[in-house]
Amino acid sequence: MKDININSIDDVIYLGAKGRKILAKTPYVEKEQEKLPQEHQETTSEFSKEQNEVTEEEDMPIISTDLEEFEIEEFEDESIEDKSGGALKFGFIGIGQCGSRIAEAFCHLGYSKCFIINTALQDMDKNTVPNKMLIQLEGMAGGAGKDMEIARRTMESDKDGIYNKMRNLFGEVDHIFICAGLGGGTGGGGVITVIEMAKKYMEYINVPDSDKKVGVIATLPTLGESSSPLVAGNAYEKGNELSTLADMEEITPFVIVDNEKVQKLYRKLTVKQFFPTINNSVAQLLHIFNSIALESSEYVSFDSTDFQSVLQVGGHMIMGTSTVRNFDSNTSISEALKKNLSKTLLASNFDLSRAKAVACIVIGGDDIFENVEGLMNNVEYGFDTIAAFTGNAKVHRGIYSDESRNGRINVYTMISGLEKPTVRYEKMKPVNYKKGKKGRK
Ligand SMILES: Nc1nc2c(ncn2[C@@H]2O[C@H](COP(=O)(O)OP(=O)(O)OP(=O)(O)O)[C@@H](O)[C@H]2O)c(=O)[nH]1
Ligand SMILES: [Mg+2]
Repeated sequence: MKDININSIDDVIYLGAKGRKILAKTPYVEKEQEKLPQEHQETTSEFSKEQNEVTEEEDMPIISTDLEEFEIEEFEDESIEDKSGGALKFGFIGIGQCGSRIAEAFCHLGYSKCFIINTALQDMDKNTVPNKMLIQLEGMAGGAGKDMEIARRTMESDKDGIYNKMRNLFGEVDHIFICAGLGGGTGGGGVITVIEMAKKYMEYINVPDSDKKVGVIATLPTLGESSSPLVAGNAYEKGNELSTLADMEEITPFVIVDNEKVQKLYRKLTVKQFFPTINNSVAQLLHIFNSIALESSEYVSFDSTDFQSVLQVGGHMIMGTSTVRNFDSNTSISEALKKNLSKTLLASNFDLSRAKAVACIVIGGDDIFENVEGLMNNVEYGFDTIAAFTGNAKVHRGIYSDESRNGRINVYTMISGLEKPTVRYEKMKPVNYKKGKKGRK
């Protein structure tokens, strides 16, 4: 669209109280006056005064405006199309190397409304997310070097750029997730600025309650990495800050991916497999819920409103999945659902009895739902068990059959509204920790 400078419009039209056009000011006449000889100026001045003192009662000739010359261009939505096939449209922003890789895992599942931000060009090279933003302060080359304050200043220096990137790429979205690795500089240092911009964007697209539409996925370092007080201090500080925001329902949900827990639970993962397995699993878990929310079931449907209410309840969220083996035993499904929570890649030390919302989905082969006697009771018993140990939080249920899963049942759980896992953070806290202390080594 052409830029229109209001000062260059000579005739300013105001609408009268009854919607009548009133010519209130014509600077053009005054300008022309100056070009006339003195005697003419006076007569014309009188004339133009009269012209300008038109009241609402008089009949006005219909005038035209310069604005009519301008053609209003059709708004072209150049945002990227979501290809995830899910019920909700998510936007993903990955910050720093870890955040960018998690965002990439979502992008591979079709979540194309996605971009990554880094302070180091070399860390973006291998990432396949098509839309990338390099933000650097003058003289900065190789990233923030684990300095969260430098990273924060760098993000702040181009927050308009971050906002505009969302405007250009996201279009309509239901929820934005910001991904970051805590422990380093860029992800942890930049995450708060990006949250602020994401909320602004949600307001801009008229999504009500922007606090409820921006969530964070962040990782905690392994014990080995945390032996560096700099890494542990960064993760402790930013983790606590994000958890407080989550408890205050200023971000939702906050998903904490615990690298330490994964290392303990899955000891056989090779170095090469470690990060991709974690990143893909988190993306796949969220994706399962989003895809199911679009499917109707001949048994019990889990819909997008159920999904949204779990995502928007505030606090922290954990997700898990497991396979049920002996599904004819009446406790098998409840055991599997419980196992989901102990086996999750996400942080432990949550008080589940304080949960606010739960989603539980059972997906089994057609053959099982058709032939196994008493299965419905076992499934119900599983749902009731989850409800009991989550302090009777609202459990949104789903039971789906899937012909490709003949012979097996999988259960998926998502528990939300959990409070800050203080014990986990305290385990990581470096000796002599001081908030914001510079130059931790
Ligand atoms: N789960 C997971 N964790 C990762 C991955 N890559 C790095 N991390 C973790 O994230 C933390 C932060 O690392 P980076 O993302 O490389 O740091 P950064 O945000 O780029 O910060 P600087 O390089 O210091 O500016 C590390 O300490 C790791 O614990 C990943 O792909 N997946
Ligand atoms: Mg980096």
